[in-house]
Amino acid sequence: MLPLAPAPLFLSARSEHPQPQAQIVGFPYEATASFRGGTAFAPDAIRTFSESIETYSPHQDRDLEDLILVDRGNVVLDEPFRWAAEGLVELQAPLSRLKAQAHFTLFLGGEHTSTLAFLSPEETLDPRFFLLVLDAHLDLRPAYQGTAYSHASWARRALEKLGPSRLLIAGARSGTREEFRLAREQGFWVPTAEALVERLDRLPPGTRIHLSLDIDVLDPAHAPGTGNPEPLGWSVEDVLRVLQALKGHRVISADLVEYSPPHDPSGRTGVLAAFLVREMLLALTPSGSSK
Ligand SMILES: [Mn+2]
Repeated sequence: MLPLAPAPLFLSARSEHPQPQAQIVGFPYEATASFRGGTAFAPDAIRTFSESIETYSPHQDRDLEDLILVDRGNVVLDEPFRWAAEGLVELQAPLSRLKAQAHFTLFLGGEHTSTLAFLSPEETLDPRFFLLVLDAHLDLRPAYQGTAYSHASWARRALEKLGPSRLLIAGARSGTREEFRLAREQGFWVPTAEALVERLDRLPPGTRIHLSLDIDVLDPAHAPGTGNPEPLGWSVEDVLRVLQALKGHRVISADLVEYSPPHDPSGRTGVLAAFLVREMLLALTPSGSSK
């Protein structure tokens, strides 16, 4: 059984319910930050900042109060700062069983390597499964700083499992020449939100999506509180446009990663992260779903 530690509840969430429509799971995993860290503090900080926003979204005319939303607390990770990254693979099966307990699961990271734990073996074998990544960085290095499971190489591991036809990396504007050559040759790099929305229109019906949202896809003007901010990023409206386009698809789970509270002295990135959690929950939880 997956050990979970209680945490302050996200806005309007309850701690338990037998049949939730949506659930939040904190994943305070941080092991390979290369420049500056702090992502392990993100899940609880996002919950705290959720106090500053409303449950109602005028952008979607939907309200969190209308959802049965459970906040499961945080996955307990031994020694979170030195934890063996290969152990992420061992968490795939118990996290997959946890995902089955709601129609939509939103994970709060943690560094981006966390996403590897959110992709179950069954999903990666399912030809209908699709990974959509919004990220400033391609993260396609074969390995980085001595590990194959790094925040700079996790997407390479995902590409090896899924192949280029079941992966899109949107918003990337940083990486090595080799990483961009690979992404261009194999066709899974999409620079803009507009181009991404067009690609989403062409996904086959029945596709089951995991959305991985690295907060650094946003411009540092909007989201400076992250480990590796990268100029020329997306606007908040770009992300909302993508969420709107995803409403026509089945998104089974999502994550929000790379928020770093220690590098967010004004709290602006934390408020944005809480806002994005609300918008993701409201856009991606199947309407009318009940279990
Ligand atoms: Mn990134």
